[in-house]
Formats: sequence, C-alpha cells, structure tokens
Amino acid sequence: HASAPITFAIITCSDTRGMKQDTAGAALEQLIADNGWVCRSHVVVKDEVPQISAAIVEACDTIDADIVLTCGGSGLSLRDVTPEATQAVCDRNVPGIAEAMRAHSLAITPFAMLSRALCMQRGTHLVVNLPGSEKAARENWDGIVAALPHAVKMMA
Ligand code: MTE
Ligand code: CU1
Repeated sequence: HASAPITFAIITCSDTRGMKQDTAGAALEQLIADNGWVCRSHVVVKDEVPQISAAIVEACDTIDADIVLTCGGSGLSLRDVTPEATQAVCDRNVPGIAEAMRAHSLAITPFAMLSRALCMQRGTHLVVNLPGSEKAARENWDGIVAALPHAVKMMA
C-alpha cells in the first residue's frame, strides 16, 4: 500500500509579519500540498528564543509533524535567533541538509552564505530552518525536497 503522506508544521519567525503578511509560509503550504503531503499547522511567532523553541516542541511532540519548517530569523541581525532556538530543543545535527540548501542557493545569490540555518533532529522529527522571504524560502525548499521522503523513512 502507499505510504502515509509526510506531515509538516510551519513556524514563521518574525517581529514584523503576521499571518496575513506571511507569503513565505503560504508558499510553503502550497508546495507541501503540491507534493501530496500534509501541513498540520502554521503559526507566526516573534523572534524570541523561548517562543520559537516552544513552537518547535509543540510541532514535534503534540502536533507530531514529521518535518518542522521554520521560516525566517536565520540571518546576521541580532534579532535573528531561529538557529539558537532550534539547537536548544533538538538533539542531533543533520548538516548535509543545510549544506544542500546553501550549495543550491549560492548558485542563485552570494547572500546565501549569510544564512546560519541549521537542520536538526528532535527524536524522529526533522527541523529545518528556511529563510524568511518567499523567494528565498522557495529556492531553499527546491534544494532539499528530493531527499525529504527518504529522510522521513529513515527516522521511522
Ligand atoms: N537563499 C536563497 N536561495 N535565496 C535568497 O534570496 N537570501 C539570503 C539567505 N539565503 C536568500 C537565501 C539572505 S539575504 C539572508 S539574510 C539569509 O538567507 C537569512 O535569511 P532570514 O534572516 O530571512 O532567515
Ligand atoms: Cu539578507
């Protein structure tokens, strides 16, 4: 029988955007659906470590999403704390996914090297930091989407 669709949660991290302005999160919802996968939740939180970490824990432990996509807060501004919030609640680094995002993105813009994005496991859940602009989020998704089904299969 066909395997169950991969489940996702989206956490947009922004001081300035609400759900209405979150075109990157909306684009990710559409990309998930286009693949026949399921987005179980989509929230917007402020650029604060406790809020972001709590949203990641809820997405993994309560919502039980296979893959948690954070969106934004991975740059060099001192307000960008999404990687730190990710590291605080995850146990293992998966560097190849972040490397793949940056390798793919560097062919598009040198600004890709300014991403501090992490990809980490929290148990059998995968947390991926994506950038916050819609264009950048789409391009980073394109760089990793091919490996996501196998990643989820390996964590089962
Ligand atoms: N990656 C791609 N593919 N395209 C982009 O336009 N923008 C970069 C980078 N990665 C970009 C990208 C920029 S300008 C920044 S500051 C970092 O992602 C971090 O973005 P964030 O702070 O929105 O998370
Ligand atoms: Cu930037």
